[in-house]
Formats: sequence, structure tokens, C-alpha cells
Amino acid sequence: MKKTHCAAIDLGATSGRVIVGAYTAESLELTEVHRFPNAFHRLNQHEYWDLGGFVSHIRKGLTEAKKLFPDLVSCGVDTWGVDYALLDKDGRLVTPVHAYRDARTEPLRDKLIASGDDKKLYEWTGLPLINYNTVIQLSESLAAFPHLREAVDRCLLLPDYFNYLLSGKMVNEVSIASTGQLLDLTTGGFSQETLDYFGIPQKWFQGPAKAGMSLGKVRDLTGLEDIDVILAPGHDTSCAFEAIPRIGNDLFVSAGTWLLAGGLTAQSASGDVAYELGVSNERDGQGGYRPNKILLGLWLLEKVLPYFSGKPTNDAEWAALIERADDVGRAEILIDTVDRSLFNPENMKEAIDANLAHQGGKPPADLPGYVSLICDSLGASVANTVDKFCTLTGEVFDNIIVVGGGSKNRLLCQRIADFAGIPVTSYKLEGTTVGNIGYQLLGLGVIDSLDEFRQVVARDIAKHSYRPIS
Ligand code: LFR
Repeated sequence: MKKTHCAAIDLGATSGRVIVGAYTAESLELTEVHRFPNAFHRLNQHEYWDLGGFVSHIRKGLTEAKKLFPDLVSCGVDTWGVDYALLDKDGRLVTPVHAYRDARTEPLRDKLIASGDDKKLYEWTGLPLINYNTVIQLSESLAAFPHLREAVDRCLLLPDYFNYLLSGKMVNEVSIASTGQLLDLTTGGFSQETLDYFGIPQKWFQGPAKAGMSLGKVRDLTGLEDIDVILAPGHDTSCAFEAIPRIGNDLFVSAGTWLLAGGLTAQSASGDVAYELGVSNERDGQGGYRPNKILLGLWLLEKVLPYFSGKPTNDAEWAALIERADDVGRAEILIDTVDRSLFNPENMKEAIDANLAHQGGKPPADLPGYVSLICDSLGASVANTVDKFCTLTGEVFDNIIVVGGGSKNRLLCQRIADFAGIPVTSYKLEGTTVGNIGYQLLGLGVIDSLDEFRQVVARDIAKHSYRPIS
């Protein structure tokens, strides 16, 4: 049976990968051809991404992909949300690119919340005001550098920017535009009210475009010129949600640096209750609603590990650590996962200890203690979200499906089930990569619908079920 080979360029905030999918009408096989660690860099109190580094890793990954799979037909890019590049009319970068954990937007966020204008913005866009949202970052950049209004011609979110470097086409893709709080909740177009409110020039954005279109061939990379660049959902979370085969009435959790809990629905969640609950009405690659709640995720664990010796380096060592964490038992006092001091602390261990001390708790004794505490706290915060979604929609979820790196963490999955009182099914599914490849296959005309693709993917998924234990 003929195989179609597509490369997913999946850039995460803490690691990046290039993975090739070999698709037949019966199966999807994945081969990771390149992986690299990723981090932002602090320069004079501000956080920035190293764009040149990404480009050299993309080149390396695609070259390796082409070497191993000479008939590679296409590639597609997804990244974390909200960060962006500002370009002049020749596509030249006008400013360095900030990383979303930069604290520069905090005063503006506080001001907007104090004035109640965040509610107005929620009515327009359906997104809660988080200090890293693209609109608030752009507003801060314009206040700091007023000349940007004239100097900048286009704003491309990061996946759009990498697509531009690869193909020469400037396109604003819909899923990544939505997570930046740039789109109108009702029309799905760029929100004129929001752009005007922040004084952001309308001409910086076009579209938005739905995922699945071809942007043309790779340019400027010798030996790779016959590869098509296809617009994948630029937002990694959208790719992940859209890859998930359903079981019943499921709530999805994409567990990585962040925990994103929600679903794909025909309706947006709007009004006072949705605003109070902080539901984020993002969009999928076709422009459909993808409401979710954004929760602190495995970033807690990634950032606490460096403070201990003997941190795990492979799956077996992780399994042993999780085993020891399981023996610690349930924590009495949990981390308050909405505490802002956990967003980007200098020292995560101290930030967690302070969070506990504030509630009258003591620091865990060792690394397994922290792992257990983190799994408990994340489990409780997902459970709280499930409750909120039930209140909002009146729906009863009969299953929680966990995908992403966190799906391998059996303690996290068990604790989500325990706190939520609903069974959890973990899928061994590289959600972001699979969703990205699904859209490439749509664009190539190899599949007719994502549903068809998800059915094929479902055949080979290794699953594990966790029953709630109270
Ligand atoms: C996950 C993610 C989340 C978004 C956060 C910041 O990688 O894309 O969906 O809220 O990163 O952009």
C-alpha cells in the first residue's frame, strides 16, 4: 500500500521535534528524526527566543527527514501559542522576539483587570485576559516603541513566521490567531474592536486562513525544494485536540508544559458564567470552537528537577521516580496552581515552598515528595475544571482522555481520575504531531476528512484506563 510521508515540525517551549509520519489508509507510523531542547533567554531582565536556533534545527530536522524518507512530500509547523514576529514590508524583523513568560505586560494586565475592561475584551474575543496574550504583548511593545506603528507592516505569530521563512508566503492561520486573543468571538475574523482598543494597526493582520492550504514549495534550503509547505494548525494545542479519537462524551486534556482541558464544540461558551470560569474560546484549524481552560502544567515538574540530584534521564528512570512518588501518598495541602509566582520564578523549588508556607504547609522531604505534590495539585486543578465545564454546559462527561507527554505519567493520570471521580483514559498519542500531519494529509488530498484520519489513528493507539479511587 502506498505510503505518504509528511514531516511535522513541532516546536514546544521546552523542546522541539521533527517527526515524519508515514500514512497509508490503514495506519500512521511515526519516526522522530530530530529533537532538541528549547529555552528562552534572559537579556537585561527580559525574556527572548533565539529564532536563528529554531531555523537551524528546522533545517537539520528536514534534511534528516529527507535523507531517511526521500519521497517526503510535505512539512507543516506548529508551536506554543501567543508569541509573534514583527516584520517590515520586506519581511525583515523589526524587533527581537519576546518569550511569553516575560513579565513586561504585568502592569498593563493588572490595570485592565482593575478597570473591568478585561470583561469587555472577553465579550469581544471569548478569551480571558492572560498577561501573555498577543494583544497585550503588542500593546506593551507599541507603548515602549511607538515607532513600531509605522515601521511594522505585518505581524506573524511564530508558526506563521516559520512558514514564511520556509515558503515565502505570509499568512495568519486561524488557530494561532485565536489563542492570541486576536479574533472576534462571533465572526471569527480579526476583532476590530480589540485591535482598536489596543491601538494595534489592522493592516498587521490578514485573514485568518484555515489550516490545510498549501503555501508552496520550500525555498532557500538546498535539497529540500521539492517539499510542500502546508498550513497546519499553528497552535500545538489545536493540533493535539484535533488528533484525539473520541470514546464517548469526553473531556480532553493535553498534558505538557501546560495542561489544557476542554473539547471541540459547535457552540462557544460566552456570558458571565464563562467569563467567571475563565473559559478560553480558542479555535481549531478549520475555525471551529475549541473551548478550553489553561492550567499550569508539567512546567512545575520540569523546573523543580534541577534542584535535585539524580534526576531521571530516560523512561525507566522516570518510571522508578513515579513509583517512589506514588509511595509518598496524598499531600494534605496542595499547591495553589493559580498563584502567579509560579509562572516564571527564579527558583521553582523555593516558589513552591513559599506557596505551601502561605497556606500553612511544609516543603516535601525529597524529589518524590515534590513529584507527588505536583501530580496531586494538577489532578485537583483538572477536576475543578471538569466541574466548571459541567456547570457551564450542563453536560456530564463520562471519560477524560489524556494525551501528550503527561499521558505517560501514571501517577498524574490516576490522580486526575481520583480528584475528578471520572475514569481517565491515557492515549499513547503524540497529539500535536499527529494533528499537524492530519492537516497535511487533508491539504494533499490524501484524506477527505479528519474524522477518517482519526479512525485510522485510533486502530493503533495504546491506551491505559484509570478508575477513580477515592
Ligand atoms: C501549550 C500552549 C498553550 C498556551 C501556552 C502559551 O504549548 O500553546 O495552549 O496557552 O502554550 O502559549
